[in-house]
Amino acid sequence: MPTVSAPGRVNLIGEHIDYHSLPVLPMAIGQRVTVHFTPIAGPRIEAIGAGGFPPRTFAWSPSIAPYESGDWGNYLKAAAQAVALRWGVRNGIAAEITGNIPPAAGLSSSSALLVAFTLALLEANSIRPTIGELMEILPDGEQYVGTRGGGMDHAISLAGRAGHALEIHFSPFHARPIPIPPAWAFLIAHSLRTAEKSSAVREEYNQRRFAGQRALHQLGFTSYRQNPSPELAAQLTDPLERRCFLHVVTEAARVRQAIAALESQDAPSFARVLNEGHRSLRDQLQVSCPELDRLTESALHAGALGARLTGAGFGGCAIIFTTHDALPAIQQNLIETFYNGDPTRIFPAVPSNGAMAAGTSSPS
Ligand code: NG1
Repeated sequence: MPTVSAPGRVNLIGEHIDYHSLPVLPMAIGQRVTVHFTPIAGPRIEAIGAGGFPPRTFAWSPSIAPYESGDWGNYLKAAAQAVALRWGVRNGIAAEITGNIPPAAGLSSSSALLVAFTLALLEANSIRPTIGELMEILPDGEQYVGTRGGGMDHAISLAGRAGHALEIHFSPFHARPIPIPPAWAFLIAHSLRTAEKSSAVREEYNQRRFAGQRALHQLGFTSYRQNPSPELAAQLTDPLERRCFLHVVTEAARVRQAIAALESQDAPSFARVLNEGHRSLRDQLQVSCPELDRLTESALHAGALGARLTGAGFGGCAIIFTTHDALPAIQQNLIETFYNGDPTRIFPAVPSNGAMAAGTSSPS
């Protein structure tokens, strides 16, 4: 049976700025969504999900009405809708979906599902687009589900490279792999608070995006790529707009600093940037929560070099920066002090290939 798979991701730095078309620095992780499929002769889509997700079947038409908000089948419909807008309605698939990305953890399990299902639909119809072409349809596909997000998750899920982080630029899409220094290591740790994409959280997320956009326009800029200075924040009277603006412009600078630190293998500088990133997400953008703050503090206390929330926030996971030598002791310390002995919520982040990285794009 043909198979495609797409990984989740962890973002090293560059949070809540992809939707302002600013560069970000994520890596793909070893955990993936896999779609096993057989083509169907006709515009019909059938999917069985592993892990208790109920089966979903629908007709593939140019304009597909969504399921109820929160239904996992909406990601299948988002894929079908995105493909239809660009390539028209084609033959559907009967699919079985498996995966091991922790859901609602800020690790992009839903974007990996969207990416993998889109690739399965395309492969079933012998359509083989470039990553650039896919990047023109996938972020919009996500908006079918209600998030006005950016393109980071799809880009890294498609283009990730084993052993590397990716410096990703948008509009136009461009990705530059940067090797992770051999001694550096990362842990992904769950805050124990679910980052459900409920409508309330979606609204919070979208609110940050629009406040950042309004701030930019009030200051007379059309794009954050014009590099407005952080000092201009003083001219903004609305507190939310001021804080969002400050986060965006300082986070853009942190991405540049992190890339320089990564390339010169300067672990202390890289760690400092990560820690500053967390403080900005906590104090300026205000997308952290007490659980994530306590987790990042516990990680530093346990000897980590750096720790920050990763992904959209409001719960979910933190990324912890350490060395391979120190990793086992930090992991064990957190299992005991933060997880009450439960070893399942913290694991190493292994930089992995994306769905279309060389050698992984064709169905097996
Ligand atoms: P997660 O953590 O998957 O909800 C979201 C957005 C990203 C990005 C991050 C914050 C989607 C699909 N994902 O990620 O584009 O904006 O938040 O950096 O909207």
